[in-house]
Amino acid sequence: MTMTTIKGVIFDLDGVIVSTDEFHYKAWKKLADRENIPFDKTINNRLRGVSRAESLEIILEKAKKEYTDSQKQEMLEFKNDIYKESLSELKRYDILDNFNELYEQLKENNIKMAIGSSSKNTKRILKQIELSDAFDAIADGTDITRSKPDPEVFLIAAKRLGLNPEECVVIEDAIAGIEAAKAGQMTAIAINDAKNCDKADYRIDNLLEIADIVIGGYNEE
Ligand code: B16
Ligand code: MG
Repeated sequence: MTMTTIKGVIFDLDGVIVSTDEFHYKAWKKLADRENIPFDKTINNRLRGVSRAESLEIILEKAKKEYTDSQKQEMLEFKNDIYKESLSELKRYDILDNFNELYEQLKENNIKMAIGSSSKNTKRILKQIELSDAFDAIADGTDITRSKPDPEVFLIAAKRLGLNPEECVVIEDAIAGIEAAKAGQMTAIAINDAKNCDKADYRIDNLLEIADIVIGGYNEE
């Protein structure tokens, strides 16, 4: 039995700190309806943590025709324009329940904090919710070549925190995100849809539970 000291928390963004996952769903739904492609919340769950381009490929699995690269490009822009429009409505009070309290508790205990998001809109979102300067490091869709379940985004976040992966926990709402955290040798905490992933080390319903896991320390087999 070894004791692991956690020194950093890496937060996924969409679906963990803010419900932009709903905006993604609505924007993809508009595109799918325009193209007469079946799309529902079950398919949407497969898009969590996955890059924009890979998300489109998943949606097109149900399409009845082939699309050219330039048509796909147009679809990506169509979706992102709708998504960005909804982001302009985001406000500080859209931060999800208990994040602010958790943030204060982690700060008081000198736990470093980072964002590890696949989104290329990360900085825009953080600005809207007034958290641009809140994190010690940010790694996002503009930094990576491989999207979750590849650990790249979390490894970059850990490096920018100056920590080893083993010293970090990741909090994720995406199955792909939990797989990425484990592939990167980190502790993985699952919330919402990610609780369905059998690789998660912890499953929580409330963000404040992260404080117990991290500050209390924990034993690992
Ligand atoms: P964008 P996360 C991910 O963010 C979303 O979960 C995923 O649905 C989205 O396709 C991806 O970001 C890319 O987002 O189109 O804004 O670049 O969950 O990793 O914070
Ligand atoms: Mg997410």
